[in-house]
Amino acid sequence: MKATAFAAACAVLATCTDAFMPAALSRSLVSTNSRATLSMVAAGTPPVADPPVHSASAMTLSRFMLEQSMKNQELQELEALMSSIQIACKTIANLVSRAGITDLTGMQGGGGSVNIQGEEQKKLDVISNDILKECLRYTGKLGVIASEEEDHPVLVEEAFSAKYVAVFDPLDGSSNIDAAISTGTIFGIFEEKEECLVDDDADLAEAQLKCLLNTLQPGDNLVAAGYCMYSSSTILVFTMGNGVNGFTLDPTIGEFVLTHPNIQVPKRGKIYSFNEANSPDWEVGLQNYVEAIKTGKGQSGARYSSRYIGSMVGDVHRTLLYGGIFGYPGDKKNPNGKLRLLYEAAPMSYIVEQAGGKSTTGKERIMNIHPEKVHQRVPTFLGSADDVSELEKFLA
Ligand code: FDP
Repeated sequence: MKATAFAAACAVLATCTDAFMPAALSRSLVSTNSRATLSMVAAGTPPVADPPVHSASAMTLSRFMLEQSMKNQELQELEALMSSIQIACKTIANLVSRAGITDLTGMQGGGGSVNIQGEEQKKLDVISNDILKECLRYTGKLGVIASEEEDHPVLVEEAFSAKYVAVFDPLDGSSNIDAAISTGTIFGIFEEKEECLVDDDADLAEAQLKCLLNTLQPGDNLVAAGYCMYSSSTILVFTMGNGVNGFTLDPTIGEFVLTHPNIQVPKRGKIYSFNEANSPDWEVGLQNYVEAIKTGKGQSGARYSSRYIGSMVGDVHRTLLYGGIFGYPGDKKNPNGKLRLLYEAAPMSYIVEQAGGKSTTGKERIMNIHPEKVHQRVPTFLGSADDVSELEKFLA
């Protein structure tokens, strides 16, 4: 069958099944039939039936969290937080996927709305921030929330003395949103420091101040971190300090299911991911490093490929799975680069290290850095251990 005729046949089949069956069921039938037909066309033999997909037996995120917290009581309280985060991710994923239809692309208020860092806010930046705040607020587990879109950390009034602090970038890579390119939510969870637990009769102003300072902890204090990527599928990847697992949202059952257990970043890759347009302003060591790996003169002898989405979550996700190096270096104009330590670089570094990779500013391990400001930026390089170690030698 010619490709066009085949496509037309598939379209008819899709229309018929859509007309008579629930959407989810027809989708799975169409894809199964199409794959079977494809294999028949390719081999000239009768199609081999695909194994049935039993979503009911899949390891859902909720089941995973339940099993983890049964094994380790300390994770019990994180279960409620992860449950809220997965609801926020599903809600944001839904909005992102329909943004072009529901008029959610474009700038907040038609333009001119900027966050404290001087960046123009998109409509979905603001909405995603509200969704996360609302979802996290009612867990009763959080005392303080810090977000890219908030000028200062926010106290969660419903749970003033709760156990955790959440930091997040509600919609990272949002400059890509109007072109329907990958975006993501990044989050990190710290435990509140002892001195932030406030008595009922405590002086609130002072207590608040202490609580707010709780967001300022080094990455090494993170108890959980993850990201949710809104792309051709919605993927939630996270760590609680015992490895990294990835879950894909199955839209037919509305659940995240475990698709990437125990992610390990390859020891070495063949991809570099930087905004190379900034290279004239980079330090010479970095220029030499990139020149070496792209011409096959680096340690591995391989000629590297360049991939750069310009959306940290997408670029880090690819680096985790395929290996290589991702970075946003400092340069002459912006000595600390662009990425924020607290809710971008540190959570991603935690994930990468948990997956066996490395993360550095080029001079020191990102996880060691004690933040001095909520929106502090930091030069960031992360990925395959051998690639990051090679870069460090060029920057030494
Ligand atoms: P965005 O501004 O679209 O939110 O830190 C934010 C970020 O995207 C990262 O996701 C991305 O890696 C980086 O900025 C891209 O910056 P450049 O456009 O300067 O390459």
